[in-house]
Amino acid sequence: MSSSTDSTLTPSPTAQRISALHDAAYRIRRHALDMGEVQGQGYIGQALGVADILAVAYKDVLNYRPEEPDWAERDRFLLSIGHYAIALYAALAEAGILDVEELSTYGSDDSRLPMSGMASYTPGMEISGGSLGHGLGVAAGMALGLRHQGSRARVYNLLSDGELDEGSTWEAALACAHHGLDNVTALVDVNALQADGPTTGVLRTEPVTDKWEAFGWHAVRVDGNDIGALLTSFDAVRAHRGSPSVLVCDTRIGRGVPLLETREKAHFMRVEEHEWQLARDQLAENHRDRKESHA
Ligand SMILES: Cc1ncc(C[n+]2csc(CCOP(=O)(O)OP(=O)(O)O)c2C)c(N)n1
Ligand SMILES: [Mg+2]
Repeated sequence: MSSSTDSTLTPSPTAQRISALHDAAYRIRRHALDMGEVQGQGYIGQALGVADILAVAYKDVLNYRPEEPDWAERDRFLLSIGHYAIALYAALAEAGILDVEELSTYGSDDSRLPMSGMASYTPGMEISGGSLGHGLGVAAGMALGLRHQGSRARVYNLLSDGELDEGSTWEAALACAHHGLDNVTALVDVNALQADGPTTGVLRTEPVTDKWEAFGWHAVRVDGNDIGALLTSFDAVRAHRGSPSVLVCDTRIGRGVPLLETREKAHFMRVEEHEWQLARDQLAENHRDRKESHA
């Protein structure tokens, strides 16, 4: 075998990085299924949908110390969508901030992992986010404070397409642009769904990217289930200076588990007892296929 053939067989650093992130995203999805099974229902589809974004954020982008969640120089990750807490708990376990064993307490009495995210309960949960539309305003205040302190820490806010219905989100968007907060990155999970049905029917928000740009943001639209594309997009927004950035991430609810990708009632899913193992099997198979197609 020639040396040139050898080198084509050795995965590039980027391919290795992507492969490790696929594994991380798989574990986040798997944790979410295991937690969902404790309650038999929940916001499982959203967790499966944003797992790739969370894997890239927590394994490649964010600066933090797992053993010191309140480290002053940490990047802040604000989850304004409290109902997505199941997804963040799974990511915090993957990040080493929570123990995997604790995940099984999800939603139980006296657990540190309530069904809706609460900052005072959970290490690594920066804000309580049940009332939608407030995350970006908090991000603006935090980012101003950090800049005032001369900190290099960045503020990320994961928000949903449903939160684009909230005037407070756009007020905060104006403020971030006005103050030139290039230490803010908004991550919008565009799963095209809200509690009452498809976003197009509830309140049309497209063209989303144009709206952010009109508000003075550096906006990048990306397939939120494509880890390679997410990596490139996160790199691009980190390098951007002078204005806040937004990654508009198109995701698929239930991603990675075909059985759940096609569920009618996707906002709050009921999964029958016999379906959990099937869901885990489908996830494992999907993960193998995904890795093979990127090998
Ligand atoms: C201010 C506010 N209004 C309404 C609600 C009720 N609510 C909870 S989740 C949700 C859906 C919001 O859309 P999105 O987050 O995109 O839903 P998903 O993609 O998770 O289905 C609504 C309206 C709330 N939590 N806060
Ligand atoms: Mg949505």
